[in-house]
Amino acid sequence: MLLNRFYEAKRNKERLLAVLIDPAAVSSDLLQRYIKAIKTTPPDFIFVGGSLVWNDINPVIKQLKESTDVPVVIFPGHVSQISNYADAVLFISLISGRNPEFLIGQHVLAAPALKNSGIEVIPTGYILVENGKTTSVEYISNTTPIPKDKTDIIKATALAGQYLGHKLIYLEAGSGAATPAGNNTIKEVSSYIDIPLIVGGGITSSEVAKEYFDNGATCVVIGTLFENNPEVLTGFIKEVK
Ligand code: 1GP
Repeated sequence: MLLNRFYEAKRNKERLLAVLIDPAAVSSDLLQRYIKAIKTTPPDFIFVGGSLVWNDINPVIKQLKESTDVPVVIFPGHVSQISNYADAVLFISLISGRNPEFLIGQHVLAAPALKNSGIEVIPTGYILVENGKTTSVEYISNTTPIPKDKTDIIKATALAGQYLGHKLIYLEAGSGAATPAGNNTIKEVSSYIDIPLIVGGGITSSEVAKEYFDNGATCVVIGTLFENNPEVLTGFIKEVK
């Protein structure tokens, strides 16, 4: 089970890196560049998904599975983003928001298809934190992110997520965030909960990722940086791990 990988890593203070690929933004040329970089220096996971995915995600996932050994995990923005070719799905509930559609609505629609697919389903509490600009996930999900300086609310939300039975907490500043999640927030949240913490959004350097790990993140997710230039993946992993 892939979920065990997160728990093992948390126990052993290992640093997991996920490369996020947005199927709506990846041309076949870019996908080939990703695959080459991933084969040279494999990350721990490939996450696939996005806020505005209008195309079929199956071909991208199929190609990633055929070309690499890295586990592919769906990071869905919508019920349409389900694929039998993936290894697992983060079954995300947007617990920082108060939009029932993203707390339970999409999940009801997705559940039967996931049961049929047989892929691993990983219950994940997703917390969107304000970052200085409106991100796609904020706009599309029609939810209000938690203010960045309200660490007490962020911590309480993460713990509530754990108590509700989520197996992972995902702290999200949003793709292309102007200011990524703060180190202090990561430290406070990771020491407040018992389950592994994933952090993503706006990370543009290995230094930031290293600080996140030092402050208790178990997994860091990078999208835009590698989307702009997949070739920097190798150097990034070497610097971080
Ligand atoms: C994953 O949304 C992030 O949590 C990805 O953010 O595109 O800014 O790396 P970036």
